[in-house]
Amino acid sequence: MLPIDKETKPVSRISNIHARRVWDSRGNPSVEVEVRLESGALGRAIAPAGASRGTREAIDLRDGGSALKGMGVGRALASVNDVIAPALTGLDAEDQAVADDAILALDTSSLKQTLGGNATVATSLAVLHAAAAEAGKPLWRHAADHYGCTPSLPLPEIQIFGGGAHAGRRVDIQDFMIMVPGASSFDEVMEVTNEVYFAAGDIMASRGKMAGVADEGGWWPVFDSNEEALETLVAAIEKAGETPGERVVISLDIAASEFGRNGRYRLALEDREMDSGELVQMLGGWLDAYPIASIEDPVGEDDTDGMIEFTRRFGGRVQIIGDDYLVTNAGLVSEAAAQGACNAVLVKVNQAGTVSESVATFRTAMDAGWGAIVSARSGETEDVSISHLATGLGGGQLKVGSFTRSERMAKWNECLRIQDELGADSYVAGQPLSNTWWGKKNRKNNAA
Ligand code: 2PG
Ligand code: MG
Repeated sequence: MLPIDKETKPVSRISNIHARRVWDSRGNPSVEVEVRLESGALGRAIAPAGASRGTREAIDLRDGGSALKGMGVGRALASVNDVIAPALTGLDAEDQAVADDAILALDTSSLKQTLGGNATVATSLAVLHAAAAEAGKPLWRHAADHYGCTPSLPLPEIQIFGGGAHAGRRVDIQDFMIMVPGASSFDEVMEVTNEVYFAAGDIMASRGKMAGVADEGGWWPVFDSNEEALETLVAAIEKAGETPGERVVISLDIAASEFGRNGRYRLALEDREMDSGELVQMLGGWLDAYPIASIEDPVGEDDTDGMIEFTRRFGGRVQIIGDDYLVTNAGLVSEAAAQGACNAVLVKVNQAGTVSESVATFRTAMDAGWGAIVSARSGETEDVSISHLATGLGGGQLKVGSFTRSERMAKWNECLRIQDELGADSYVAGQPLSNTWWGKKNRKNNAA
């Protein structure tokens, strides 16, 4: 065989980039980008949008003004079509880092506010899709090969009740979720989730507390206290025929930045105010009382002392995820790992703004022995890129919201398609929770 050199290697040069306005799951405008290569291969991706956003994440460029609630994306489309497209045309789409560096060189602002994180993320993801199409591989396989990873289907985190900024702040806590680390296949996780989700709905209906679904498809929580949601979730797990803490565990996203800053927190539902130490104490009480194996943003993004204290006290038994706290930033992950704050990171591609920065964050976390959870946003679309990324990078977890609404189900269903290609035995199962009380308990059981 001839050696492959620059001349003979097929160069998948970008020939055209086009952005169009599409609409997300909240009915707001979003940015879709198509990247076409000289070979004719096409990549397409859509930017998602958060509601509970970290202050240090990439900023979406919106038009402002009165039309479309100020959410128009005309300026972001112009960023792609007029600024990014000319700079990327002619580059090799197979070199994701070069394409992303070219995007970064066009925007030297601190939070990508010049081009808009919505413009950069849709373009960056579309380049990855185009390279996968050119290689004739599904995106998960291309990502695995490109980044030298062993692909595996991620452990899902699935919302049962929505809250906080996703449910009119009806309860203060944002996500009440389940994980099914004891399931031996992705399929089995879906089945158990169906049972728990509808059991929760039945309980709410029978107590006269049914009020529809929240932004990510979870039940809208009509509860009198935050803890009532936890009690109801335990009841739903039991009604589904499960023993809480065995096959199924609870995961919470406190999203504490939404109700606290400067070390003061206010739980509006319970009309309670507390300092950081009292919040840590209250959450510690929940960890004692309920089978919670994972907790996200337990304190605010500005509360470093609180996060270090929380991790010191509970990091040996639960997964502690930084979302608003770490904003998919590899540098912040390294810093937090050195400080002993958090032991896992949420990876949202649009928080970073490019694929390369997101992958760097994922890898930094894994190298530190942390967990890494690839995550959707509360504003989503039919785009299923994150199902592929989570699988391709391997060893991770996936959070896409609840178990209804097609912008969520599309991502779970895509994992099932990937399962058919990759094989059911490539499922990571409960491995990411091996350092939690759940993992330790099951290690003991297995050893016995
Ligand atoms: C989060 C996400 C998803 P948002 O906080 O983890 O639940 O919410 O996209 O609104 O930031
Ligand atoms: Mg969060």
